[in-house]
Amino acid sequence: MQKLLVTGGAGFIGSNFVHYVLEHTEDSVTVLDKLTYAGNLDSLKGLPEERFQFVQGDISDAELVDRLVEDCDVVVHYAAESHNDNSLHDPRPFLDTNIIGTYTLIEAARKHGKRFHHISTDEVYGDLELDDPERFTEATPYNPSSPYSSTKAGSDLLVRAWVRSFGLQATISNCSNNYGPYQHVEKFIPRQITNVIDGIRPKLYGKGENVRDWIHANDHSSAVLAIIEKGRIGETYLIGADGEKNNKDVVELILKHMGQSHDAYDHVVDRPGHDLRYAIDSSKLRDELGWQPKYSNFDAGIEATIDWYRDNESWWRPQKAATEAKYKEQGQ
Ligand code: NAD
Ligand code: TDX
Repeated sequence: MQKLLVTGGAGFIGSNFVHYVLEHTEDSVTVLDKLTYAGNLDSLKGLPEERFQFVQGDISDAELVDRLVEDCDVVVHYAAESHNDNSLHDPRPFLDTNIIGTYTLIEAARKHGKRFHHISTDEVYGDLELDDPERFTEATPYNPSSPYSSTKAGSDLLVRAWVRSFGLQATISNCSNNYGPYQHVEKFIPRQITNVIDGIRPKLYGKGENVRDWIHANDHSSAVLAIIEKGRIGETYLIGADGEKNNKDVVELILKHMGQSHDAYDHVVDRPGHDLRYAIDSSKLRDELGWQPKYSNFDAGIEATIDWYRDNESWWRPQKAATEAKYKEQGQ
């Protein structure tokens, strides 16, 4: 039984992790979340009160962070500014949260000698050609493209330096694109599902040939738990479920499951610097820690996700109009 401090636990992947931990372990959880536009307390409804508490605050608030880190056994750090498109229009919050916020947390974990797990992304490795037979491994050199991915890369390097210079008891994981419930409607899959619900045609950036390596958020959670329990200190583990799909195929799948014609979507202006392809080789995680993904049927996973957005309109509706208005300004 451990006390976990989960930063960013009111966001998409953090909230899925909190539900997963409280369901599958005896651990207790404190969430520290600033509740930015991306945080939603409704994602944390119905959790057992005796094992869960919520603290609203900023991971860059050194005094608050010091107190909360002292009081836990393990810090699991999800909090971030996470959306590439936002980072292209206003990079500053990405530096504040992803760099300074991570720095604040690792300083507290170092001071109190606490176990730290840093959540990161495959985007730190840049992108691959469509026909490249290689996939990302833990040895791939860092080559981030966007303000978002460069600040995530910077945060990874801070954690690595704190391990080497100060003996921080940390592990890092870099995961591919997640899908599932509680994902903000600014992101690709929920945006298109909720567009179709609203009678708006899905929007594909550029030609739609860009490839993402999709994993269900619950598989990400089980991998993070395995790393916290069995991972070697100082190591990085790549998390992926062999889910490569191009964006056009994903939109067509959503349209099929929602009873629309396969070509009922629009091409819109491409994202500047748009990474072409991500692909993860997760052999190290599988071989060393015995982890396996459970949600490997993407078709069924998308169907369940569509059902979730249909059944939980009150969760996403308040964000929808403002999100689409912002995209419209950008021609997307
Ligand atoms: P999200 O944007 O849905 O959630 C981020 C959460 O962090 C929100 O609840 C927000 O309120 C909180 N937050 C932001 N700034 C904060 C601050 N300064 N202090 C405290 N809380 C703050 O993001 P997500 O998609 O759930 O991503 C979570 C983590 O996983 C990020 O670190 C991201 O880089 C990483 N990741 C995401 C994906 C993906 O597909 N979404 C893939 C790999 C890795
Ligand atoms: O309307 C859209 N149309 C479209 O074609 C949107 C919102 C996106 N796209 C494309 C861009 C990407 O190729 O879909 C793909 C996925 O886009 P996003 O959901 O914005 O994700 P991505 O940029 O790939 O980054 C995500 O995965 C890695 C997360 O947002 C990051 O936090 C994570 O690190």
